[in-house]
Parts: sequence; C-alpha cells; structure tokens
Amino acid sequence: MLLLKSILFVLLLVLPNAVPAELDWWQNAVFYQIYPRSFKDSNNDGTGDLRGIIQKLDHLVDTGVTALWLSPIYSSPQVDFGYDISDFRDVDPLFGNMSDFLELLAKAKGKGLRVILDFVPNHSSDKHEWFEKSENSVPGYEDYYVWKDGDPSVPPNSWTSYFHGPAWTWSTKRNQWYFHQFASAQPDLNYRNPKVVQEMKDVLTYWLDLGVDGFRVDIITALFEDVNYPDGPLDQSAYRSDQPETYDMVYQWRILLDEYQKKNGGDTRVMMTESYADADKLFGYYGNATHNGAHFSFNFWFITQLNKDSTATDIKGVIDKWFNNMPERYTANWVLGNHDQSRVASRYGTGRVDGLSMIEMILPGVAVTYNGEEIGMENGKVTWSEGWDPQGCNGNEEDWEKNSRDFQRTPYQWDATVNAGFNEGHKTWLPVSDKYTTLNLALQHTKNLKSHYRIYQELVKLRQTETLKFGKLRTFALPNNVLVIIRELENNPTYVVVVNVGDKFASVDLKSVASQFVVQIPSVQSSKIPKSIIDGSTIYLVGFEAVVLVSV
Ligand SMILES: *[C@@H]1O[C@H](CO)[C@@H](O)[C@H](O)[C@H]1NC(C)=O
Ligand SMILES: *[C@@H]1O[C@H](CO)[C@@H](O)[C@H](O)[C@H]1NC(C)=O
Ligand SMILES: CC(=O)N[C@H]1CO[C@H](CO)[C@@H](O)[C@@H]1O
Ligand SMILES: [Ca+2]
Ligand SMILES: [Ca+2]
Repeated sequence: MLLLKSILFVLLLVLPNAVPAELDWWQNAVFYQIYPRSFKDSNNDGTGDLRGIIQKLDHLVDTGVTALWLSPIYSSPQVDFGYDISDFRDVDPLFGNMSDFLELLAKAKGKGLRVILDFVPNHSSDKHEWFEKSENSVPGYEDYYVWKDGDPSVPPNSWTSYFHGPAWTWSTKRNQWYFHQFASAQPDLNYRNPKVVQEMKDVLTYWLDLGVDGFRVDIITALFEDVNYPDGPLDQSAYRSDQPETYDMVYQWRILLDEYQKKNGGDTRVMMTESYADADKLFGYYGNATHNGAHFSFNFWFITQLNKDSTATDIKGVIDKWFNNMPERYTANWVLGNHDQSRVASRYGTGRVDGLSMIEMILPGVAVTYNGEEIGMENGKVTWSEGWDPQGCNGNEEDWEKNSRDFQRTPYQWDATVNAGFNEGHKTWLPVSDKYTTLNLALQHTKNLKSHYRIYQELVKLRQTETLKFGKLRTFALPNNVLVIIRELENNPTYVVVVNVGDKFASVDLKSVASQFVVQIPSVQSSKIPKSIIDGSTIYLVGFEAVVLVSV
C-alpha cells in the first residue's frame, strides 16, 4: 500500500509536465484526400461521384482516418478537372447535386469523419458569371480579374502559365489581356479588389453554414502578384509567388474561421494551405508574431527534396530541417503524395512503400494520405491519346510521360472484378491500371495477410497512443543507410521505426534505446513475427525492410 502510494505520488509529480494538454482534433489526424473523379463511379458514366463516395465511406472508417478532404466537386467545365470553377456554391452534375453532398456530409459525420473542402481562391473558370460580366465590362465587375491594356500580339510581360504558353490571354470582347497563372480557362481573380475579397469570404461562410469542418486552400502561393507585373528576364517566382498580401489574406481567412467558431460553437474549423515553398516562405502561412494563419501549411518536402536515390541521411535531413525551422507552437504535417505527384510506389520504389508510411505516421503532427496510397497503388498507364490533363496535353507528345498527371489519377483499385470495382464495366474516364487484379484493396484486406493496407491500418491506430501524440522525437541516420526514428514519453512505451532505406542487408544496434523490443508492425518484405520479442543489440534487416518496434 505504501509502495502504491509512493508510486502514485511520483506519477502525480511527473505527469503534469510529461503530458501536455489534449490535442485539438486535427493535430494528430490523418487527412484522407479523395480525388472524386477516380474514387468510385456509382452510376456507370465513367467518372467517380458523390454517391460513389457515400458507398465507400466505410472504407475510410476501416482505415481509421478521421477526416476526408475532397478535391473540388464544384460546378466546373472540367478543363483542369474541377480546379476551374464556374460556381463556387454548387456541385457539378458530374458528381451529383447538392442533396447528394448534404447526404455525404451527414453520413460522414455520422461515422465520425470530418469533411474538408477544397477552396480554390486564385482563379475561377472563364465560364464563371463573374468573368463573363467582367469581360463584358458590366458595371461593378470590371476589376474582378487582372486586366491589362496592350498590343494584341505582345503579352504584357514575359511570364508563362504553369500549363505552357504565356500567362496572358487576349480578350477580343474587352480588347485587353487577362492574367492566368494556370490555363487560359482559369483567369486569376483580382484580390486587390475588396469586392472579390468579400465574395470569396462569403463563399467560405456559405460552406461553413452547410456544416463543413474546414478548407484546404489550393495553390495559395499564386494569390497575389507584384502589382507592377514587371517584364524581363527575371526570377518570375519572386514576383508571382508568396507575396506579402497573400499572407495577409490567409490571416484574414483565419480570423473568419475563428470568429465563425466563436459565434456558432462546435469544434475548430481547420485551414490547410498548399504551397511548395521552402522554409523561408512556408512558415509565414502558419502565421506571424501577431497573427495566426493556416492551422498548417502542407509540408511537401518529402516530395520536392527526396526521391528514389535519397539516403537515410537525406531523409533525416528533411525531417530535422522541418523541426529546426518550424516555430514550436505550430503543428507539423507530412504529405507524401497527391493527384499532382507520381504515386509513392512509383516515385520511391515499391519496396519503400511501408517504410515511408511508417515514417509519415510515426512523426509528430498531421499525416495526409492521397487515396490509393494506403494500398501502395502504382502509377497507371495512360497513353497520349487517352490522357486529359492540360499540363500534359498542352505540351508536346514527347514530353507526355514527364508532364502529365494522369498516371496518378487512374481509378481506385477496389477489387479484382471488372474495372477494379470502380464501376460495373463501363468505360472509365482514365484507363484502370492493368495491375488491379493483383494490387487491390479486397486482396490486401484478406484476413491475416501481410499487406500495405494492413500495415497502414495498424499505423493509423498507433497514432492514438500517448507516445505518438506527445512524445519527443529523435532521428538517426546510420552509416549503413538505416534510418531510425524514436518517439519517447515518460511513463509510456518507446516506439522506434527502423527503415533500411537501401537494398542491402543491414544490422543495427538499438540497445542504448532498450535491451529488448516487441515487434509491432513489420513491413511486407520482413520475416519478423508481430508480437515476437527481439534483442535490441542486433536487429537484422533485409533490403528495404522496415519495422515498428516498441520497448518492453
Ligand atoms: C439529386 O440527385 C439524386 C440522385 O443522385 C436524386 O435522387 C435527387 O432527386 C436529386 N435531387 C435534386 C434536388 O435534384
Ligand atoms: C503580421 O501580419 C500582419 C497582418 O498582415 C501585419 O500587419 C504585420 O505587420 C505582420 N507582422 C510582422 C512582424 O511581419
Ligand atoms: C495538389 C493540388 O491541389 N494541385 C492543384 C493546384 O492548383 C492547380 C490549379 O488550380 C491544379 O491544377 C492542381 O491540381
Ligand atoms: Ca459517375
Ligand atoms: Ca493570382
């Protein structure tokens, strides 16, 4: 009894420091990105839709994720697959209608899933009513977009669109040029016009009123350009990306979200921003000394700074760089893929799929999963004539493989039935990968089978432990190309991820961490037995093997 009392006493002394306040719902969440066109086609027209997503909500529940982010579902001519929006307040008929969306929202919430919408503020479609009015100089709408006078044969400056060709298109209706960072069908909105600022704030409020849990802000970097649109052989990105006014707009949206919550109650409405910037520009999206910004700004460094040839030292470097630059009050996040990037399996090699999931999931903060990565989907095969993506199709055929983003957008591989279960055998908008008979969810779901999916599920579960929520982080890159990530928290088990980044046999000595470990989650190529005990002093790893261990 005395012993128990003294243990309790010690615990009480230690606990207040060791365990910080509970995390807010989003701070260790996994956000699952659904690319609606390719997820599930409920009506066999070849394109995924909202009713398809409703049918598959139980898959999300099964993964253990607690939030989904929908790529754009708004009315759109689909020039850039929904990122060209002709009505920010309605659902495209291709995906369903508003009642389908409301049903999706209610059913998702009923299953404990938060719903995040894509907010695409930089541009609208050229078919948006605002653009049509602006192009026709309807009073009040003249300055909704960026218009410049000039010679119809010479664009106002040398800037190029991200989708090839000049960033300017001549309007014969207005006899002026309009600016577009992306396709000419995606004219940039003019945020120096207070009416535009208010319109877009109203769009946010509109969806909040319908009950969404927050927004993922598309390509925030591009919002403002230098007011002079300077010409010449200059570093364009300095004038068209990450401008001071852009950060200010993010801070204004954050105020809107916070005030909305204050007024209407409920949980935090979250904002995440998309910028591929490096450290010097990126953290400004989280906020500054006096203002809060996004709850987190996507960390794409695994995508932009690592590849198939990266070593354990490179990976450790990217992780450490993040924490050395991020102010401590912010929440980290890790993004391995999305609909713009080659599939993880294709980018880093199929052998590294589980190791990367383990790294992403054991690190502190938010994890973001692009649909299909949980089963290790690979890039599909799409020929030049089958492709759709303007980034590929507007370029040359020789550059197709390099430019197109269609390969990572092929339909989700649900099972081994016709069209991978995406629909019932009708033509699909992009071809289904021919790998689907052996690479699909149903197969990986098989009981007692070791699979990318089973590993992913286990990892998501592990994130609920106190250690992974609050534990300190240590990282090591060993000379034999093995990466070790340790999470530890007083009075809790220590979790260690060991990843053999290379293809050579390797062994590691972890006895300074613990003399013995229990094997928690082995990668698919591992022969280690889950729940077995291994000695900390010599842990052998075959090429690419990865394993989550827990101290005993
Ligand atoms: C929306 O579409 C569904 C089918 O997906 C249909 O049953 C429903 O009647 C439609 N609702 C409205 C308001 O058009
Ligand atoms: C922080 O942002 C606000 C709002 O944009 C701005 O007024 C202020 O100058 C910024 N502070 C710093 C230190 O940059
Ligand atoms: C990851 C992502 O959402 N990328 C989008 C960024 O914005 C451009 C233009 O809206 C889209 O083409 C990308 O797909
Ligand atoms: Ca459909
Ligand atoms: Ca812009």
